[in-house]
Amino acid sequence: MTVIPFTKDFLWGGSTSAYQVEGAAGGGGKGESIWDRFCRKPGTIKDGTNGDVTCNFYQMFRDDISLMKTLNLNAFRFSISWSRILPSGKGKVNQDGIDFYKKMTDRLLSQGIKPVATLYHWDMPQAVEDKGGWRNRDTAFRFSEYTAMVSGLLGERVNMYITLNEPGMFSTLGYILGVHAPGIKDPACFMEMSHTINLAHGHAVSAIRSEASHAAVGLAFQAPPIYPATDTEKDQEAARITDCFINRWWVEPVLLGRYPSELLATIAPLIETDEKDMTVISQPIDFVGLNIYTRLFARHDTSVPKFQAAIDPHYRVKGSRYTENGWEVYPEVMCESILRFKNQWKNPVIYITENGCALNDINKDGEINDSLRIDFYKAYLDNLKQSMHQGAPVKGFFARSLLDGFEWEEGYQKRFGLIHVDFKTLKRTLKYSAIWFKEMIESGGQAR
Ligand code: IFM
Repeated sequence: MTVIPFTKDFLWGGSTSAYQVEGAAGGGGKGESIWDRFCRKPGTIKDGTNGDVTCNFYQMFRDDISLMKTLNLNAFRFSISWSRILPSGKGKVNQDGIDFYKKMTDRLLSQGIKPVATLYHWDMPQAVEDKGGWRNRDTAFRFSEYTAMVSGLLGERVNMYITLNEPGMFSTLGYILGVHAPGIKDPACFMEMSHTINLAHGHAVSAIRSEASHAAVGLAFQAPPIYPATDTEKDQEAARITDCFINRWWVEPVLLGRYPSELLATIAPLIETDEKDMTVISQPIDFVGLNIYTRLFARHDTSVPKFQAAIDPHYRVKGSRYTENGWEVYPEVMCESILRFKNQWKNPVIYITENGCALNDINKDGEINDSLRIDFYKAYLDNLKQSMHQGAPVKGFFARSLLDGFEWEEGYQKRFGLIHVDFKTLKRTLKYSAIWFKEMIESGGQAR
């Protein structure tokens, strides 16, 4: 019989982010964020919606925390909205904003649920973007000021912080491809922008160390394995090079203190890598968060300047199942990604900060039988266990998402939640997967 490796202090959580679930977009003194602005541009969001109301977690958090308790969760990952704390990106704190996070985290603690706070989950104040956003080095310092303020004010309530969520994703989607806020298509900015983002992480770590020294600090990556679309040498090279800029470019400065030399050789004139910056960026962190969904396939592509390589978003593996947003169900990615961190990137303590799938959930008279989601979690958790059997120090697992919510450019069409939300009435209903998840936790990770 396989020994179950989950200890009593293993974190079983649900994961969300501010713009996706809070709502109250203009309430409580919140300033405009880049997502508030982006959603208003015609054609940006597939169903023409926005996060103005979404789940209204801002007002319904007490009920939602009761549901977390029902599900046996001992942790909750949320993000703090920078523009709720500093409506114009700097200056005096918005008291209503910080009070909301104080009340919410107090409630979590009273229910024995550990608050895990992400400081940047993609909703930058528009005022900071107006000054250049991540393309302006100064933003790294604005971000660390905000971090110092929040971690100081929340004090003992929060003892686990994630600086940035998926830096490689929000930068590429928002500033290179323009499909996320702020909707910019400027490939030339990639290197300097990414350096500013890494610097923001580093300075935020220092800020938390000085304002909330009790707290553990890490950041969350989505670092999907990248396979060649065919076994030709050119596609293999394409997989290697896309892995460099999607994964290694982000992970290695933080964990190894350097950018991958293969890419630097191609783009060196574009970036100055200051020794002092690297010391800040690569200072020790306490854990790495991994957001794990699927793998990707790359092809040689002559239309891409310099790199001649790209991810093929239409690649389909014969016989594989795909989720509603077109991601391959590939549970092995869980073990594979975790072991890559163990073997190549200094074996950090790992929390799975996101894992889950978008499905076409059908609400039939208040019953949501999402058995495919249960199968998904079983298979991914089996792989998680395998990685732990091989010695990976995994300390927690957060289902994404706790609630159905606003799924960025997809609007409300892609449901990821354990808890169904009716976006007309805001009624919450536990899906079958939520009940399964509760029982799985109850049995220490054993439920089949
Ligand atoms: O919902 C997002 C989340 O905000 C960031 N990681 C990927 C998820 C699924 O797309």
